[in-house]
Amino acid sequence: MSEFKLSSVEEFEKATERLLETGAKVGADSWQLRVKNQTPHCKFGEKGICCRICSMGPCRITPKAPRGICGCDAHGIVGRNFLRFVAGGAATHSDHGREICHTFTHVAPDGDYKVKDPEKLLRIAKEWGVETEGRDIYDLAHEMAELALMEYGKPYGVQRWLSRAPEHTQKLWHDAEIEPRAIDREVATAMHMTHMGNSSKAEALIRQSLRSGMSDGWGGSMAGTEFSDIMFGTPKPVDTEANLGVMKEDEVNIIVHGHDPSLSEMICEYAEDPEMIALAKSVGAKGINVAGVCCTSNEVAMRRGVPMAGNFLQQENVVLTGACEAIVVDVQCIFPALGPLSKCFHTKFITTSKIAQMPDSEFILFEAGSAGEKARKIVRMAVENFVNRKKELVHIPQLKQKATVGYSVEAIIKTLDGVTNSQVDETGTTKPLLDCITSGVIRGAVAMVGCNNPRVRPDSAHIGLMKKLIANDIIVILSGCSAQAAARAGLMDKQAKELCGDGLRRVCELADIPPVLHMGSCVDISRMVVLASQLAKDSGLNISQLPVVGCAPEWMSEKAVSIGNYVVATGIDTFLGVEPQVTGSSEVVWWLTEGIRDWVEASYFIETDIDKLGDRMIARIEEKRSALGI
Ligand code: MSK
Repeated sequence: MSEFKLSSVEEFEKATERLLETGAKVGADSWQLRVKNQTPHCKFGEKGICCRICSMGPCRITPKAPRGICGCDAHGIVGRNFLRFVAGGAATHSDHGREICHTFTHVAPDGDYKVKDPEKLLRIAKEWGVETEGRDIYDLAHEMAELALMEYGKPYGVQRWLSRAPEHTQKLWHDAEIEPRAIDREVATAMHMTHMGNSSKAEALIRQSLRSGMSDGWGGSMAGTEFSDIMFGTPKPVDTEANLGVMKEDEVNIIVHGHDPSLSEMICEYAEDPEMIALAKSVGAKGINVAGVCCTSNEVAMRRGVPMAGNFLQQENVVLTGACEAIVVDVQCIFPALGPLSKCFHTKFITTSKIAQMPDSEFILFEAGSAGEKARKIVRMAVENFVNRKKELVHIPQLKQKATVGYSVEAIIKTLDGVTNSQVDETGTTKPLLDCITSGVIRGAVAMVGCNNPRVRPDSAHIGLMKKLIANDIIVILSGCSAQAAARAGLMDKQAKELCGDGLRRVCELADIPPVLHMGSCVDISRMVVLASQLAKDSGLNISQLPVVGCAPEWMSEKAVSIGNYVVATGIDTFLGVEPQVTGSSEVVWWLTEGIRDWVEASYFIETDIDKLGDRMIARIEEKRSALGI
């Protein structure tokens, strides 16, 4: 009898309660307290019917005041707010991608950043029509970095990556006028359209929302993922561990948090430097332990097996252990609360990007040109801080689970194709996966993504849905904080196959995979649309016909909505467990949940009852199967 056991949400909560007791002793604030202070939330904001885009207002829509001062109605106000929300997310992901491209301009054989996956570089160069024959790989890398950066501002044409989609999908995009042009242009157009006195027609605003989202997923995020892979290695399955128990009482703990692997990769490198390890020993530590939070964690877990301490709503918990020497952040999803919180402990809160500057932090500007030097400095600061630990405040919850992560598209194809074809190389196909789906051994797939949100009991929706789906023979692919929820629960342990229906369990056994596959960080949702495209091409079906849906049950950020838009625009129905702030306009709700289906053959489904959300996804997958006669 196996001893495998999942960690429960109740166990997560118990661990958090114990940490909050430490917090109370030192006068620390917490998100749990701030949620109470902020509840109830503003109803106008929740419905999206507050307009603050000019200084005649703010205007709020009520039955007595159905129009703002300029005459805009609820549909225009909600649509404009929604588009700005999407533009914020698209800008953020895409700027992450741009930073990666800039870092890529620095690759050198003897530099801090190198080309680790030359095959992928050659593949993309050929895809873009760039001459590769006889070229020095670094010379080619620099040309590709320039070309990738040009995608952000090119005056003509649409995104190069679109040609990866099936022709049918590309035609839909063309006909719907949502092919993204230059990445920055789609964000600028969104801001222009929503300026006072421009668009107030819901249809036009939603169309541009899709286009802006597309500039993220089929533009900036895809660049971020692909060039990260070339520089840091395309992920392959690797074993790691997850949850706060990965922090070590007798070692220097450095937590990397944020999104951009350019920093965290260097921190990991220098934490392994013998000189730094010797320094750690000289201050009484047994070594240096790097662990991650949020998507930076996903990046280094997938490529190095670096343990995952937690996801978005656990970022304060790592400091509350009293055993965190430094929390080193780059960009996005970083609570400003970490500044004051770290002051209650010995923890150094180190910000490194001009994009994310915060009070009560130590700012060490991290740039590609001096990456090694800065990483060494940061690691040294953390090590030297070990002696300042207050032993009486140290408590590391003994909760952790094994996880196998690193399922890039290439790794999925190789793993599954490898079951039936021992000769598989980089050009393998998704056919074995399609065979499993067609025969009904696997009923379909769900791409589950997104954050935590205090509006949902943290991680309960992610974990509950995953358990339900795999029990129904639906394979789940994951990214972002959803992936970490799975890992912390134990669902990425290969033993979790025990929780699957008979069909999926058999596939997990044959392919030696866990039933939920970690595909990466939030920019890596671009991997998911590439996989869907490949499945469509290999099957001869349209993406929208595949028994595949997307789901973001606990989402919270602008990026998540931008992602939702490009996933839907790719032809994948997307299920949300948190309502977007659009319910003040029946027209906008209609466009998102029905109207856009005419353009892209998919739409949003919104359901805050998580059990029903699961039922609806399963029903949708079965509906698609029936339509195909499988
Ligand atoms: S980190 S955007 S909380 S997934 Fe990518 Fe997690 Fe959501 Fe941030």
